[in-house]
Amino acid sequence: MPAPRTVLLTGAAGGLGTLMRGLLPEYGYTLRLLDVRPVEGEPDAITADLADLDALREAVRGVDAIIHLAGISLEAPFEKILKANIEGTYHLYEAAREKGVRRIVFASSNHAVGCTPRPRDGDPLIPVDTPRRPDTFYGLSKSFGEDLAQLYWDKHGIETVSVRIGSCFPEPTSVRMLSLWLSPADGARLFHAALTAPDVGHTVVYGSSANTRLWWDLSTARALGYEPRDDSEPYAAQLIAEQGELDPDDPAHACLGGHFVTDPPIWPH
Ligand code: NAI
Ligand code: 15L
Repeated sequence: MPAPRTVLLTGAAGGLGTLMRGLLPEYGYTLRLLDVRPVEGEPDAITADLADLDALREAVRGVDAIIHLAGISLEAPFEKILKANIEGTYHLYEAAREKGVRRIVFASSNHAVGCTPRPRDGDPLIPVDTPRRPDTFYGLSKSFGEDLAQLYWDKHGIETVSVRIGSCFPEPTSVRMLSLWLSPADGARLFHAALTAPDVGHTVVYGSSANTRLWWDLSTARALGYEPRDDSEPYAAQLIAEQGELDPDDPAHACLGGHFVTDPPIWPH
């Protein structure tokens, strides 16, 4: 596959979309932006809902690849998750199939496997082929997205890299995030690798920096050419002093998904 130049970025108004539209042009991409909300400072961005298949057909026309970030990014009632994340992602894949887009990078989440016990004291890192154990309807929708990606590869030859993102924010803000953190710069490195690696079929990777306290195995991401450069460890001493170490007997700290397992944050809209 020739290196993609024009990339549709869905969810461009969101936190990760804002970080990536700042960083990805440095890799030579021309981004076409889409969100259900206006994208600040980007008058050419497409304002469209993932429910609108016609708008998506138009949005994907002529792009080389898609980075799919749009959707509900926290827990919500099932009906809302169904519409935005499950039907919405299906609509995007259908539009891609109809218009001949060959590569999608799907923002999956650690919450697709959130009920997996986190490794402790010398346990092996969690592999990508660990059974999916969603911790929320939100995580369930990411598990669906990974299966949808597999279906569209097997049936229609559309390649996807499903990135089970840990926590991509400018800095880690909790002790759990010391294990999950994906620095924005490493996020851009990972998306670039996912867009350009040859012959990915459907590949699932975890999306984190090279954190000292990492819980999962980055080898499938590294096989794409991803070389993380950041580590959350410089933030560890202060966060642990403020919040304490993760309590192994607290159910909110026992699994990869952390507090999403016990008390998930709710989508605000
Ligand atoms: P966010 O909530 O800040 O951004 C999501 C964007 O999607 C918003 O701008 C929203 O307007 C848009 N959106 C929601 N429903 C839509 C619809 N029906 N049609 C079109 N646009 C719609 O979330 P964030 O943090 O930027 O995450 C981006 C993606 O990455 C999400 O899919 C999220 O699940 C995933 N992810 C993010 C992680 C992170 O650490 N930021 C961790 C794991 C996964
Ligand atoms: C996610 O999937 C969310 O979209 C993001 O906002 C963070 O909460 C992240 O997981 C996390 O687990 O920290």
